[in-house]
Amino acid sequence: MSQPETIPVKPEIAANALVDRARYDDMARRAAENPEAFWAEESKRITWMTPPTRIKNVTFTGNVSIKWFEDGVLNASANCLDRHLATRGDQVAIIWEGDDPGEQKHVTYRELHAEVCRMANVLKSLGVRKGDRVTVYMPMIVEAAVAILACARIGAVHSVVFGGFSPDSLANRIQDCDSSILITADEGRRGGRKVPLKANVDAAAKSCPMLKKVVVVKATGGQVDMQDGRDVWYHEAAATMPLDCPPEPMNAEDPLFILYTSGSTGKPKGVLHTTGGYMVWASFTHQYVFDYHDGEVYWCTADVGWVTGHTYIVYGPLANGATTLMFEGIPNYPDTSRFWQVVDKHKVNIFYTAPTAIRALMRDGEGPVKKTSRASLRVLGSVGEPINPEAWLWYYRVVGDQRCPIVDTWWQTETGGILISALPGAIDQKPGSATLPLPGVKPVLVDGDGNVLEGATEGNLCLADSWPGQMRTVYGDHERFIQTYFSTFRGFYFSGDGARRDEDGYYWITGRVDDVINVSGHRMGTAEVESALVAHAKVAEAAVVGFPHDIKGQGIYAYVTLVAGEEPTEELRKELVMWVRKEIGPIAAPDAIQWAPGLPKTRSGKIMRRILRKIAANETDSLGDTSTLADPAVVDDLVRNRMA
Ligand code: 6R9
Repeated sequence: MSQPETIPVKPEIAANALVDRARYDDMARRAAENPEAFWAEESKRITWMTPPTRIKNVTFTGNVSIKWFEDGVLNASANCLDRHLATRGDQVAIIWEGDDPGEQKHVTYRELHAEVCRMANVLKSLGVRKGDRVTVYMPMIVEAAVAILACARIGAVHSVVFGGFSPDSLANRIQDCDSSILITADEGRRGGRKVPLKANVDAAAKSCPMLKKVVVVKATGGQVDMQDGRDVWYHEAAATMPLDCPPEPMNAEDPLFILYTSGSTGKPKGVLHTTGGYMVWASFTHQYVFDYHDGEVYWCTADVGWVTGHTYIVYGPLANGATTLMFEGIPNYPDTSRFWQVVDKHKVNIFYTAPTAIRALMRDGEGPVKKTSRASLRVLGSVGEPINPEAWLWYYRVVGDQRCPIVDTWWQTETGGILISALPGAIDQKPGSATLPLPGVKPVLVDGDGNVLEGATEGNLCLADSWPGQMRTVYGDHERFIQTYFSTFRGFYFSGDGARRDEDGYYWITGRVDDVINVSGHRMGTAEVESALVAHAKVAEAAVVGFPHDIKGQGIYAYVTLVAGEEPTEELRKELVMWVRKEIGPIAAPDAIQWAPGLPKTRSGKIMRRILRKIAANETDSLGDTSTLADPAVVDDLVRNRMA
């Protein structure tokens, strides 16, 4: 298949788009010349109780301080709900599509407002106050969005933990932010199976003495144990609650949420976002990147447990008065036509998913796609990992019938929202490239010594200046924030990604340059998997690297050294995979475990991951310099016994 270099914006799309090339150029120029004026103007897309007069106050050096709109006062839930009631109270805010294709719900803005108020009042009645941390461990049901917005309404800081995480991972996150209240459901549903959320909470609670109250939403009606004094059924507590709850006035820099993400060390970081800048960024990017027009149906297939779900299922679309679709299920249940059936059923106009889903569906060929109409689709989006040109073109030709522009959106939990992406009516697309920065975003590529590289080049992807949606700190550990993001390259925010810039200024993200791997669009720290492995009684040492995987993008490859006297059996291999699943969650399960009698180490004892990555990728004829190894013979053994 020959690959077109560039797919130009179609004139009919540019003509109807919110932003065409001339407008993009103008916005980018104004944002660069006078950021204060540009963002003061854009801040008006949000309804403020007190509009901000101080726009930007940022320093990327020293103690690093990031403030936007710092004297403004607002409430995020009021921006997603109350301000729409007069104009679109009866418009559908959330379309919920169940795991079971027979189940769906339509919730209007008025209904969502009432439910959020009820949940907010339940939280208040349980003693939750402004600034308290509330952990949310929910399946993809409407109440997940309600819980998020209810926290925002009363000024509580939500910390959503992905429902696929284990009790241990959940417990670590509850402990880190000292959360005394948690909202969950009896069970979740995914692909016809049940996920025992409440039972996981019970297990996590054993090591969380700070956890005083657990609010349980009845989702499946499955059997759960309720602990007297601690556990509360949501429907019982809500029954007597008023349907009105005034939104708490929040300073722009008051925390809105914490979301834990993997870094290159073992312990996940609590990424902290504040209220004003995040809301402006969520609204701005959702509107322009997806070219969202009033009345359209928009579907982001992420889980609310990830940042994509926060910004592009809940806050962005609801701030913009959109109809947002929430899907409880998975792409291949009941069959691999499901996504497209849902698109037809709810007449979805904008569809946003991850490359891993596209690659998995590609395996089944065009049939399951082509038997659906997809005529409602107008814009397609991609997020989470680099999309390979082959998958891009399949998405474009087969799913979008060469009619729909694709926006490949590069961003991170830390960035709050999209930073680099095409705009449907403005930017010519190149399959596999995230294309150009949004107005106000200043990417730079730097070499290993921090020198800024100009022109067509490749380097470490940094941001030279702040944008309103940027994270403000690591919860409870500002030093770690500075260390992780601002110490590698002075004066810049370092993303941890590498990128290439071509002669047209287009960015091509090449992937992580640190010890973070990207499995099916989910970030996993190799150190986290390693510490889970060594926690097993039979494991002496473990080293984990990523390797190229057809569907997942990257797979997890673990080298394991057993305790002396332990037999490396097939059974033990399976046991270790199950062990990691249980310790962290299914997304962390190794795809391959290789027994390693020894690991390649330098004389100072540092594991040489470069070599382990090469062996895992089966690039054993380019291992590079092994002369600094303490014992070069271990490499020969690892190469000989490489997993097929
Ligand atoms: C939104 C999200 C962030 C990491 C990021 C990068 C990778 C995300 C990408 C992409 C290439 C894209 N990533 N989008 N790489 N092209 N369009 O995924 O947040 O879970 O924090 O992951 O994902 O490596 O650094 P998060």
